[in-house]
Amino acid sequence: MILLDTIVSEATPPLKGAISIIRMSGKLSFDILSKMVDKDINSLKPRYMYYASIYQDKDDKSSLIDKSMFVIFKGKNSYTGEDSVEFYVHGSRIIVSQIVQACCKYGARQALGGEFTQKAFYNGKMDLAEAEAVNQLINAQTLRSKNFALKTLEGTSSKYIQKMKEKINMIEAEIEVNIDYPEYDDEDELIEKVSKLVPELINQAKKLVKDSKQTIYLFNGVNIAIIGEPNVGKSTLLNKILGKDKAIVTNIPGTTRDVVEGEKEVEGILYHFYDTAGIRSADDQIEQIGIEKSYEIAKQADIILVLSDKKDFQNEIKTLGISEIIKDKPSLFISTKKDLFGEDKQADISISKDDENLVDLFNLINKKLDITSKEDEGFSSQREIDILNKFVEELESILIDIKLGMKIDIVEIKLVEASSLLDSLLSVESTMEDIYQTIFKHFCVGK
Ligand SMILES: Nc1nc2c(ncn2[C@@H]2O[C@H](COP(=O)(O)OP(=O)(O)OP(=O)(O)O)[C@@H](O)[C@H]2O)c(=O)[nH]1
Ligand SMILES: [Mg+2]
Repeated sequence: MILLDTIVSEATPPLKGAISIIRMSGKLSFDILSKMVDKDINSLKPRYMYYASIYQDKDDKSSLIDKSMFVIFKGKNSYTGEDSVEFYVHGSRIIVSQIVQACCKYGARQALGGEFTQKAFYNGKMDLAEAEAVNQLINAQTLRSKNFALKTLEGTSSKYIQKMKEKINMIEAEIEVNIDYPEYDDEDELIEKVSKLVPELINQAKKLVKDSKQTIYLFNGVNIAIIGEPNVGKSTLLNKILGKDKAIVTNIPGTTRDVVEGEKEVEGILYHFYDTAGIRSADDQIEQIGIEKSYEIAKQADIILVLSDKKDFQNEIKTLGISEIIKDKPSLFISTKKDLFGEDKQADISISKDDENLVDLFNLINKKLDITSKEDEGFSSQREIDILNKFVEELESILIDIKLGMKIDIVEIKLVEASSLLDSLLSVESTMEDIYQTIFKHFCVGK
């Protein structure tokens, strides 16, 4: 992956359609275009739609590919920050591949997923948070997640981080002066300032982590495993949530043998439910495989709903053999068949198949996972959360150093490190390959 290369790829999905868009970016773009259309490229206006015959080789009129539109973008005024061309052709697979082939023949190469946005990042058109938001915007599945991605694209989270960074920089500058001019010895005063600022930053970063965890759910959805013994009403609950008979329900224990999935959107969050085979010691080989899957699903879920109609969840956890799984994972105890057996005060909630609605259940899930309906903020990838957590750790160690009476120059070193962590939320000093692996490879080709 070489950033100076001229790259080309289809930007629309690889399907037959009315129009397909092909995007090319890099310093050879206009040169390549000049070999494919019979126009004086230097006289073309940027961001202006032209109609033209597009050839594999404009000097060979029998090599006509399509009669269609194209636009040129110059340098900084393009998505990538470098000369670019977009072709709007008839949406035939053959036309698209001929255009891409012709561009490659004259010096471009096929773009990798996310490479256009990567160019935009390296050419200073956007920071990393914004680049990630582009991908999230494309992948958004609910209106709420789309709106959040748009907000990030405007740089809301980046501005927040920049403000935190400015505060650190200001205090760093004061410490520098103190180190350079020891005659103005105000070390105690500086330590006091740092002791005041650091907890403030820790709180801000922790809040950002909490908000960011919520936004991860906003983009990835929430994975919910429905677990329990046979016949407790797992499939009945799934069907009720989905409002349709997705899973088979009978009074025969062991009805569900495979995992049955269903999706429900509530207030802009997608909840993915996984109804599983009832857990018991089964002789039937197919049922056994199903039960193994139930454990796998429970391990992978964000939250586990443990269903039981026995009013003894402590015992139920043992019977199901899930104590290890639920030790470090959010879970809710749901007592079923309330109409037959009444409320269970030990459970988080008691339900019955005739309940009017499941608002209370969704509220409980949200509470357990810290999901709120307030305005979405923060970042939206695990990479960013990990960096913020490291930032908090670094700052907490500064507070310990101060308690131990460390000198201000030691504290400063750690402040610089903390500040560079904030940098890595917006831009990265690591290798191009690292960045590609962590961020851009998740993009689709053409973006
Ligand atoms: N009265 C009453 N019956 C219920 C309730 N929920 C489920 N049932 C009945 O209990 C039986 C089992 O329900 P399922 O939803 O199939 O139970 P399951 O947990 O999916 O069972 P397996 O797939 O065998 O693990 C069915 O006959 C349901 O109609 C309830 O709230 N009240
Ligand atoms: Mg079932």
